[in-house]
Amino acid sequence: MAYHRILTIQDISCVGQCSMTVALPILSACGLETCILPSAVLSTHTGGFKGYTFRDLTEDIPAIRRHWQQEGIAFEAVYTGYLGSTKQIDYVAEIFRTMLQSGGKIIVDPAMADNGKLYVGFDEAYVEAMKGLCRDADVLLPNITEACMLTGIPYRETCDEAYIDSLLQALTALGARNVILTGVSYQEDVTGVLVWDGQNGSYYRHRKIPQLFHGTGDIYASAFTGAWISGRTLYEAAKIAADYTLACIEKTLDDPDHWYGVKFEAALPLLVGMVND
Ligand code: PXL
Repeated sequence: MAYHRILTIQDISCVGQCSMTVALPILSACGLETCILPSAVLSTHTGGFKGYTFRDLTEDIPAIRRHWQQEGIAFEAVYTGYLGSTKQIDYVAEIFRTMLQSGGKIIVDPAMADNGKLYVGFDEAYVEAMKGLCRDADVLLPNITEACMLTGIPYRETCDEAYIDSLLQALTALGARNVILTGVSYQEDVTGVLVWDGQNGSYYRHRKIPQLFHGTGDIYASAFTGAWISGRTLYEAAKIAADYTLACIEKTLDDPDHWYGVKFEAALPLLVGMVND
């Protein structure tokens, strides 16, 4: 059996089912050894809790990277999500340059915005710096809001094929080799992901649940990374991640008190089955 070791860089939200606390179990379920670099530690995620703590770990990163280098450690892939500061983005770029095995892959989820708005705590300088990481990305996984912010194209609630095509072309112009654009919906009860290799796009559509859930972008990016690094094609991995994310949402719909995330654990057996199928 092929064995893969990757690094993921994102925050630890101690409570809230997002970022590292979903990435690690999902990547493990896909069979990947997953090393972590926490970008920040928060008591909860920032999407609905009040008074959360935030410890930025930016200045720990250079020494951690140097130690790994001294130990001769290198990764087959680096997958980034929510980062702790604008300055940290430079350190992450340095990790891309120095910590990847030859032929190693870079997966960037520019986790910073949704529904037309930046998450609390991010600003224009962060968006600018994130454009630099897009240049390095073998796969970039934005939602439509993030794609708009990265490209300067105005956000629209409804989209058509010409609009999606303009976003994809502009993301390619930033330097991303492949783009998986999430939340692409042309009809009321259908949504999907657009898998774009820089020239050609394939659309995978599925049922749309008319309710927003926290952490689903992180779940999607983690399942995509797990399936892709395990050897699935870009399209297969994008489809597996979409089916898994939808299943996680379905497991949560009957519990209105569970507003802060989705019950991704209950759908892990489905993910394991799809990745090993
Ligand atoms: O799910 C993205 C995410 C990750 N990490 C933190 C967040 C959010 C979204 O709000 O607040 C800390």
